[in-house]
Amino acid sequence: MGLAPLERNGVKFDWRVQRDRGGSADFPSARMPCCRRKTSFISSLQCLTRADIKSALHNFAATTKSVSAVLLMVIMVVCNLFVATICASEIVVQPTVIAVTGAPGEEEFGKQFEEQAALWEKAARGASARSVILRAKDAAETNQLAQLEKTLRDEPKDGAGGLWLVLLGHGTFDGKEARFNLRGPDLTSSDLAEWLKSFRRPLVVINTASSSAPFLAKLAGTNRVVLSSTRSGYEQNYARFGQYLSEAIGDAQADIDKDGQVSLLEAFLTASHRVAEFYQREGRLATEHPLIDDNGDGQGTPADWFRGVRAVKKSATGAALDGVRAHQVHLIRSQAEQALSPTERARRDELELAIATLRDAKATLPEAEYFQRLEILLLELGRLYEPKSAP
Ligand SMILES: [Ca+2]
Ligand SMILES: [Ca+2]
Repeated sequence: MGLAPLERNGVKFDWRVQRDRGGSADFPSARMPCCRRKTSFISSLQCLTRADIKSALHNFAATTKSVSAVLLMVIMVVCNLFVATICASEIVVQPTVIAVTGAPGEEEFGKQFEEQAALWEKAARGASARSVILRAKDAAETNQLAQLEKTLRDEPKDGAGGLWLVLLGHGTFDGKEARFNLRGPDLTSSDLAEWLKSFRRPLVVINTASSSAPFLAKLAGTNRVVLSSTRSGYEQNYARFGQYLSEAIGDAQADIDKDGQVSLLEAFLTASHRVAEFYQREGRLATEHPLIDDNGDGQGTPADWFRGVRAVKKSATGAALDGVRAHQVHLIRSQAEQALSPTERARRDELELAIATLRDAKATLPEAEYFQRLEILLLELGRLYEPKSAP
C-alpha cells in the first residue's frame, strides 16, 4: 500500500424490551437467564407486562363472571410476579455492538471501513451479541448523525450487557472540538458525550479515526472503557488502528495471557503493536499512537507502557494507569467465563481490582500484611472457579 493521503478535513429489567428483542443473547447456553429455562407455561406468563396482565384480568372477570376463573388468573399473576422477582435479581441485557462506518471520501477507504464493520459483525455473532451496523453507503439520502442518535436513544440504558460503540472512519480536530466524519453533519465528541449520559450499562467506546484522542478525554467515565487511535487531536493522518483492532477482537493470537479469550485490553495491545510494526516496516514515522482509558480519568495509557497485560510505567503526573478493567471486558467469552453467573462475575471483577490495588500499594505495606491480605483475596477468587458440583 502506498502512502496514505492526509485526510480531507478530516432495568431495571425491562420485560417489554426483552420480549421485543427475542430475549437475551448475552447468556447463551449455560448462562441463559433463569426465566428462559422455565416451562413454556411460565415462559408465556413472563412475556406479559404487568399492565397486560391487569387488563386481561379485568376483561376476563367482566365476561365470565366466574370466581374460579378469576382466582386462576390471580394465581397466574402471582406466579408471574414471583418469576419476575427471581429473574430481576439477575438483571440481564444482551450486549449490543453498534458499528458506524463514516464518510469514506474515497472508494478505497470505504472498502476498508466496510471490511472492518464486517469483522465487528462477525465478532458480535460469535458473542451472541446483537449488532447494528450503520453504514455510510446506506445513508445516501439520510442524516447519519440523526440515525446514530436515534439508535442510541432506542438502546436500553440499564443492565449487565455492555454497549459497544465502534466508530470506523475519518476524523478531524479544529483545535477545540474533535469530529467523526459522517455522511451529512459530523459527530462531535460533545454530541456523543451528551447522548451517552443516560447509559448505566457498561460502555465501550472505540474511535478508530484520526484525531480521535479528544473523544477519549471527553467520554471517559465510570464503568466505561474508551479507546482512541491517536494520542492527540493533531495526529491527523489516516489511522490504521481500526483495521488491526477489528482483526484482533476475534483473533485467538491476541489472547496474550492464554486464558482462552481475548479481552478488550488484549485486543488493544495487539492492535497497537501491529500499528507500531507497520510504521517500522514501512520505515515511516508513526503518525498514530493509540490510547486506552478504563479508570475514567480521561488520561489514556499507551500500549508500550504495558508488560504483558499489566501497565508498569509510572505516569509523570502520578495518574493511575489503565488496563485492569479493560482486561475484564470480553466480547467473545470463553466457556469458563460463560459458566460464571453475573453475580459471580461481578465479584470476580471486584476481587481482581482489589488485588491490582493491593499490588500497587505493596511498597507501602509491611510484607506480612501484604501477603496476608493477598492470600484472603486469592482464596476467594479461587473458590469462584471451583466446579459447582464439588463438595
Ligand atoms: Ca486472554
Ligand atoms: Ca486513565
